[in-house]
Amino acid sequence: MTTEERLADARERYAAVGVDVDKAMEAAASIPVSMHCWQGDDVVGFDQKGPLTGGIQTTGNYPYRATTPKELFADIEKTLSYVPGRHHKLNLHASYAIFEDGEWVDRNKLDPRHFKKWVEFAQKNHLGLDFNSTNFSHPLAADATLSSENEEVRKFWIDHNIACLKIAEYFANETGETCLFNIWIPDGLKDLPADRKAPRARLKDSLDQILAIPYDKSKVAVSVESKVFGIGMESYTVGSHEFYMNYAAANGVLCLLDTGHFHPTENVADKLSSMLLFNDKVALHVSRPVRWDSDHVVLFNDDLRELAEEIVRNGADRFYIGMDYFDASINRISAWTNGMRNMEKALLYAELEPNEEFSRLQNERNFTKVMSLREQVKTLPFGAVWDAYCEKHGVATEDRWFADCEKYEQDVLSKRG
Ligand code: RNT
Ligand code: ZN
Repeated sequence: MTTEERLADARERYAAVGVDVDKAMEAAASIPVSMHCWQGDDVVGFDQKGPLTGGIQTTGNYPYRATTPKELFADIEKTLSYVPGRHHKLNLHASYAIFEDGEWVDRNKLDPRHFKKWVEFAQKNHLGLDFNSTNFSHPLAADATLSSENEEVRKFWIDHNIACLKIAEYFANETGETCLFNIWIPDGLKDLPADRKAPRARLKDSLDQILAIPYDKSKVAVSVESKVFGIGMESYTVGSHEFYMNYAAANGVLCLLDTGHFHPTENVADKLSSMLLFNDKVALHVSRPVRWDSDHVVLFNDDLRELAEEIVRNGADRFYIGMDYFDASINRISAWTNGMRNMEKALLYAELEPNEEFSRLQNERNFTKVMSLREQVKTLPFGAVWDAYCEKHGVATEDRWFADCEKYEQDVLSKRG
């Protein structure tokens, strides 16, 4: 059977439960997903040679990591060639500044010109841009950053974030699209704190100083990312969820929920509707925690499907969806691709559910039928729609992309020094 014949059959079967397959494909395609640049090089960046620090870790020794802008550009283009959807964004970190002609500046002195190459790359590939300050992997981040008791250190990181906010505005101007500027800091303590309040008060003051600079709020959306703990900082995280949720609400910025940053039995999908009743939008880092915030490649699993259901049911235009995973133990292009395609799959899957019927039945308290219908939907020919969706967007179907990815490893990656 051709993809078109399989799709025709799927159309009928989905129509039987009241779902319009073409509408669903159209709706899924219109949801932008921001692809993180840091899966391609194990979160190393171009502005320093030191290790990844800050309570996060990339594990694995798979060869062929991208080590230059040229290699990373090539790998991003290859990955995006496997990702369906109409329009996507690229999520950058400040540590990916591209210095030319022997220039180097520290992070408090970063300037839009250090990201000109990225803007050109984004324009060439029709991508929007999002941005993150890099408050880790730096000698001055050894103890603490925006919550530091050392005023010189704290000033350095305030200046870094101000510099980044200006770069985010530059991205928005150049791409003509809103730029999400996200702030995450690793600050915390390994063992029981004597004073939980003072570091948080300093973080609050630092954020106030950063956000006091004039910037165009219609072009840059600022978000703050909380976390439950980091490696070596198991007892106390300055930027906890309560801290940022309150900070965001009081200051008109967005909360960013990373799906790996909560206790393992918490359901991040459940949090979204509550957040949206009090905020315009919610920002997301989609990740896959395995026992801890391990940033495994995002799979098409129950957690992801539930997250996508909440996104679709609450209105996808109220979310900034960004990906955040990094696996160095497998081919990085395949890691990147699987995570991105799975996000797309989950969104399409959620659009293909009889969501209105589900809520109607819930309102009638007809839980017998909700359960049965939900289970019935699981056996509908989703794969046929997914393949058609991929073909429609000119990307390889599920059975094809991996062979091409292997070929890229052979032809391009394995030639890297
Ligand atoms: C760390 C946060 C943060 C980083 C990236 C690299 O726990 O999730 O978002 O993963 O910014
Ligand atoms: Zn994150």
